[in-house]
Amino acid sequence: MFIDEAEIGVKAGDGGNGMVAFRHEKYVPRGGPAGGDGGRGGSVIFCADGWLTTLIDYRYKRSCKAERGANGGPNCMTGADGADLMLRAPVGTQVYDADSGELLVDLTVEGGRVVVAKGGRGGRGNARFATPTRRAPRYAENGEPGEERRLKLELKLLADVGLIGFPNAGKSTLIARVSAARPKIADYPFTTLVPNLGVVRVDENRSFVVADIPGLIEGAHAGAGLGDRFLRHVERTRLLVHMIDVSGFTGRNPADDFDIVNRELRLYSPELADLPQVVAFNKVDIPDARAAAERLAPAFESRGFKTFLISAMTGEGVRSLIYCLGDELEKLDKVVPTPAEAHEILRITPEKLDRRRWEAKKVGDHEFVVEGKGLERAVAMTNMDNEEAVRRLQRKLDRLGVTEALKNLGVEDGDTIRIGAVEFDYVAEDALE
Ligand SMILES: Nc1nc2c(ncn2[C@@H]2O[C@H](COP(=O)(O)OP(=O)(O)OP(=O)(O)O)[C@@H](O)[C@H]2O)c(=O)[nH]1
Ligand SMILES: [Mg+2]
Repeated sequence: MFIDEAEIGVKAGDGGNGMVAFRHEKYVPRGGPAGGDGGRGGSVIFCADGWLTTLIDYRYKRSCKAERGANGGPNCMTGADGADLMLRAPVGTQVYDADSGELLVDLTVEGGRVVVAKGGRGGRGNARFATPTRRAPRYAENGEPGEERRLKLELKLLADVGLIGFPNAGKSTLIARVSAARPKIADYPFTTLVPNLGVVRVDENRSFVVADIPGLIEGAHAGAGLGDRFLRHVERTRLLVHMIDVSGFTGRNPADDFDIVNRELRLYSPELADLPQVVAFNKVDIPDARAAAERLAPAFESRGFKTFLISAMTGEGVRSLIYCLGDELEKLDKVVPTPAEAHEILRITPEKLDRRRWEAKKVGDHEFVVEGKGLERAVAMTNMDNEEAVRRLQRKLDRLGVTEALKNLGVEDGDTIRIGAVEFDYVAEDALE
């Protein structure tokens, strides 16, 4: 099955928690703090794999999680890092943020890798919080939560040349003749249901990739036939071969076929319609077809199109078409980045985290929410079972002015305050006395 769209959730591993521990050694009366740090959580990484041709794996695997980091141990032992999760996708896969619609990365080169969700860092153990004045801290940090996001994957095959034309024009017959691709060929429209790629050898030093896609008919942009949804697979080609069936068996005027397909192309994408086209009149092994092609060619030539009379079936004229394509491609710029650019691991930050920004809101009777990435992270990294850690968070909230802001909003003793996933009861200062 050919799948070229998928939506998945990815979650990087949380960092491991830091530990609270003290040294127990013979002859050392009161050991110092020795709780180790948590390990780093694993990241979720996408890798472009040339062996894959579809996104089918992601039809069934909807949620992908990397491993969390291990907790810190005694004797300042750092927890093990969580393993990264490497996800493979076909070359040509574009990864979008499903929520914002932003294109995150285009996996155009085999082996290209990108981190789409970064693992959280490990929480610091209590050994890290020791200072000359605070020799025995009894708190440690929890691990940082791993990044989490929804992704939309879209495969757009990468080829140099796209084959377009009406169903039954002979596109699959041509790709089968010039490459090792073996698509289904049959005497009825819409034989090809999914795109095929083939590598064409021009000569010893030159080769290019051709994409054969399902045929287009009038109204394809509105969903007629197989619609225009496969056109995305020729969007990134540099050159189109427009195949026209001149056998006369179609009952249509070949020149009209050409215009109809071009109209559909333009309705789908003006950029695609503006790609250079080479015209191939196919099936000239049929005598009437050859005559028709010879009649039509001058008009096309005078509109600036290079034309070829070919028989994809017998191979006549195919060589010169291939040479022409090789030459034309040499004149056109390569749009795909070089492997060197694509191989370094790219790191994508979900959003520019402005960690300092926060906002306190009253959301109901006796209910308040404080929002802000940095604060939410600080709360997630606080071990709520540890009194000292909670006191430390409290001081942080005071220092940042959160407490003050809540008071201004009219917070009262016993009210509920939510920060990220955690709920607190507000305790008024006078209630403490
Ligand atoms: N006589 C003759 N028949 C051909 C030639 N090329 C293709 N055909 C026949 O035309 C029919 C359609 O060929 P395909 O290659 O399947 O056409 P297609 O453009 O891929 O069609 P779709 O996949 O349906 O869009 C088949 O029966 C082929 O054998 C040719 O050069 N000469
Ligand atoms: Mg076909």
